[in-house]
Amino acid sequence: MDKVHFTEGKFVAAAFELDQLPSLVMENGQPMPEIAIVGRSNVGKSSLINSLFKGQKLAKTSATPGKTQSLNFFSIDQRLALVDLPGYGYAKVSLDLKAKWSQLIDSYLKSRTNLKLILFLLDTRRVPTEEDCQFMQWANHHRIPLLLIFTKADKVNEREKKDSILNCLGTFQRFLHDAPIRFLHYSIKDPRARIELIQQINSLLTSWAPLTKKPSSVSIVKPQD
Ligand SMILES: Nc1nc2c(ncn2[C@@H]2O[C@H](COP(=O)(O)OP(=O)(O)OP(=O)(O)O)[C@@H](O)[C@H]2O)c(=O)[nH]1
Ligand SMILES: [Mg+2]
Repeated sequence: MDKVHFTEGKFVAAAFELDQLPSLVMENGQPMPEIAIVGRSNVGKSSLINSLFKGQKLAKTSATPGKTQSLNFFSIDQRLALVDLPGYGYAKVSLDLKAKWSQLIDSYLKSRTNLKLILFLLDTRRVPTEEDCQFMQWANHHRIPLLLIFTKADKVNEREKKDSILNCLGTFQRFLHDAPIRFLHYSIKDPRARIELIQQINSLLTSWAPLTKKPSSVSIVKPQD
């Protein structure tokens, strides 16, 4: 696949129900490879999408959790689809709505055959929650390629960045027996982070090696170019 530069982003559709999921195709008629952005409410999913397009307001963001309430589809350079999911773990959303979202997200993730990569966002300042663990376990079980992104990295110092990795390793290692964790730190305020993320996305979409071996312990792997 040729490199995707994230030059042109377009909002395509919002899906509130499973039967509203769009089929995005490239100019040659092939389905677009899809990248889903997953994580707790308020972790910075929608902001990350906007920062990929240099601050264009493609996705709605808010300091109040629970902003994104549907699966929102964006096309990138007419080659790739990016999907902004509602966040989980937001206490103030009604139980009915929570159940509906979680069912919608679950069905989407399970049914989407062109889903090539998950960007799984964690706040650099927080330890992973039980829901984060459940999601990590689920993605690992289904062997969906995943890039862990520690968000809001501008709010911490270098030591806290290292701690975020150790916390994450400590929390996830009890169930991640067979997969390395790929990660990077991200800040919407740092243009270098945007460049690194775009490089990683391109590299993971083209050269992701299937994980066939079972190493004896979890290893943290910083993705390389
Ligand atoms: N300082 C800083 N703030 C950030 C960063 N990324 C996101 N934020 C802020 O975090 C808040 C939540 O961002 P959103 O992008 O709306 O979060 P979300 O994950 O889409 O939230 P939901 O739609 O509720 O699931 C906003 O006030 C953003 O400005 C970052 O890298 N640095
Ligand atoms: Mg959002």
